[in-house]
Amino acid sequence: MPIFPSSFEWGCATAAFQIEGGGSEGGKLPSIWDTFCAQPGRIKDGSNGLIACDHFHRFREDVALMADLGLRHYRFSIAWTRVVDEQGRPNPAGLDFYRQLLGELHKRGITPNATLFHWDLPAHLPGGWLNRDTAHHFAEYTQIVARELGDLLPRVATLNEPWCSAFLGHDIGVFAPGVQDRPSSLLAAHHLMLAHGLGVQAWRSVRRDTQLGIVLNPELCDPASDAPVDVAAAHMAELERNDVFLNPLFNREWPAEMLKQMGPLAEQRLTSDAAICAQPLDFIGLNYYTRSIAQAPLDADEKRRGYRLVPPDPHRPDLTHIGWEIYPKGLDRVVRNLLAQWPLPPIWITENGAADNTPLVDAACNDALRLHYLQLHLAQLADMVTSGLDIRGYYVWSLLDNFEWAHGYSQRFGIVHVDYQTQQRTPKASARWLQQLISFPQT
Ligand code: GCO
Repeated sequence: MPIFPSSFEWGCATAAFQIEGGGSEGGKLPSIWDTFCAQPGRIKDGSNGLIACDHFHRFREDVALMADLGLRHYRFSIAWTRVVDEQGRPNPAGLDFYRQLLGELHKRGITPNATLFHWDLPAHLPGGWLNRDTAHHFAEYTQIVARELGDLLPRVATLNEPWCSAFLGHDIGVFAPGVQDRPSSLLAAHHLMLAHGLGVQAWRSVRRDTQLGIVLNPELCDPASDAPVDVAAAHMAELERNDVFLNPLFNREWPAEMLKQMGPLAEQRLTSDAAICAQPLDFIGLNYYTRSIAQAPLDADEKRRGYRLVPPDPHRPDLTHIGWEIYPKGLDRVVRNLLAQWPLPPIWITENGAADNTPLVDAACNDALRLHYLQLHLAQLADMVTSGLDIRGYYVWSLLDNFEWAHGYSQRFGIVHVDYQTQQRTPKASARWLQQLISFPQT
């Protein structure tokens, strides 16, 4: 068993749209993911998030499960569409759901870490992240949560993985809202970071006792060969994924390559935005799953981006069921890369986990692939912490099998199996191993 300091925090992570369901209860409004799911062909299995894991009704059972597994920390997201109405006013029924959830966590001694935006943007906001006003609406929503729930929330992240909202949502188009336009994706990225900055200011105008941060999914991209064109491509992929989000946090200008890709849209970034984005942070959350391999771009879209990603050969044995390479060393490499370039605050690993679709057999799920993945990554993390890196905790992704975005329910990331017909929860082998690790004597 890897050894961690006794102060190290162990938790699990989820996101509202992926588990809650309760799709239109208590005045909940549609998000861009509801709209996206309703478009034929967008979601692999044609599914949606209207019921998901029915956590909206079963949150007490789910919190009890966490407590049983020894998890003392819970990272979840608040659905903007549940807590604010179309006029931007607080929605008491939606807020009450989170108050009850937070009460239950408190009762079981589990510390919450809430993310304010995990991709489920209210569908009625005109233009979404391409409209600067959305950043201001985010700040208003943030202020409502700070006022209504702030006393129950010791730690809050503004955004989860803004790269996905910006680039998967507006360049590749595989995530909501499904736009495919390179300059627009960069504008969305800017508005997201502006929303982060305005959100931090708005929260701190209400309360100063909350630890505030942001959750990013930094890229570790290796070139497919030593050829200078491949090395340059890998560099471009890292600029897009890392510098576009980390530079604004530390009041640094975007890389010139990215501004060039924006073309005339770059003029929509006001000089005064820089100081807003660079709010002091109490922590940063890093999500890590795998690394990427890049080579020189071939088609027109790739040329606009400056790189082409090469997926691993699907026959390799070291892939998870979604096809991602198992590369634990990358966790160490990516954290050290970031620390060499930016003055990061204390780090939490806010997501790490694997897709392992092993079915339930005789009421048990032996998810050996996920167990192997977690063992490798936690051994790596223990070495990192021992070597002195300031990493304070780990949240496994995810507590439950859930709605895996464009993959629908076809990919299972949970340490707890969910039968979507009966909503029965069954802890998998990986959950039992994690339970043991957490209870293991630590230094
Ligand atoms: C993320 C996502 C999760 C995904 C997970 C697996 O932040 O990337 O938070 O929602 O389900 O990463 O793909």
